[in-house]
Amino acid sequence: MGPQLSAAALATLERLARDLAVEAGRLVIERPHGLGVAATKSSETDVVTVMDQRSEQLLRDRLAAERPDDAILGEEGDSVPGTSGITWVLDPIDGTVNYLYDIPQYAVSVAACVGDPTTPGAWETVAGAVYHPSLGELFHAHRGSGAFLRTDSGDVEALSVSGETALGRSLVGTGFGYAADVRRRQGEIVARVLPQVRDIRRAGSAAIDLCWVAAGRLDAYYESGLNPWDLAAGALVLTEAGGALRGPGGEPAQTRLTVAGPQALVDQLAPLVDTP
Ligand code: LIP
Repeated sequence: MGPQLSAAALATLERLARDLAVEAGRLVIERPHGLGVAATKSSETDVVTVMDQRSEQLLRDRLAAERPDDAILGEEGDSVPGTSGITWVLDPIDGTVNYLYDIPQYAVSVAACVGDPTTPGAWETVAGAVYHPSLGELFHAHRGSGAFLRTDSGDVEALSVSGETALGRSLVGTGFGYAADVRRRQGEIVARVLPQVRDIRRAGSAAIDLCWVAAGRLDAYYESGLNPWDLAAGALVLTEAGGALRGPGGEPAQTRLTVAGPQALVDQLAPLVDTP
């Protein structure tokens, strides 16, 4: 799928994703006092703040200067076409509701992808980074490189998903959508999952959840309703850490459903959460 990319080209894309995620992360951590809602999207609770907009503008400006032939798909702005076969998929603040409430659990997610990120199964992330500014943690990978966690103090560790094989002993992350009827259905599913797992964590950012599965801080994760920008970079970090991803009916992970973790847990969790 997409242009032939050498290991050196992939490393260059990853380096840029890392630099951009950290740069935008350092911008948004300076949260303005009295931050409010700048706009709403799919529902009254699906909010945008001015910092989501500023972070995305920074990412777009940098990419226009560094990679003018690449396309851009960002959460807060119009798509930009490209000619290179590379599309940058941007989430300027993943975990916006946490950010609005000053809960330090949000991240900047930057991914370089090939194919069409708006069509399930027709795209692939080749390099990506997720920066958690409050913890100073940068999760990153490129295709074939393995996945890594780099801290602001310069420590670097290779990541691998947990070795847990029993769903009943598993700590599982999940999330809920912005529409009440979607949440009603998600509530029914979580009620079904709860008796079958160790416990559930709802931390509020899919990008961080996927990276925490890659780091073994969660054993598995599932969510329905994610957009490409919520999962693009985290998905690569997870698979490069030895994890598996699955969508509805065994299809690729996508908006309708994303299940992530070691293969053994994905095989047990997917049938529980994959409902029509
Ligand atoms: C968020 C996701 C989270 C989900 C939220 C929301 P946003 O993305 O990361 O997993 O549960 O409903 O979609 O809107 O903060 O970019």
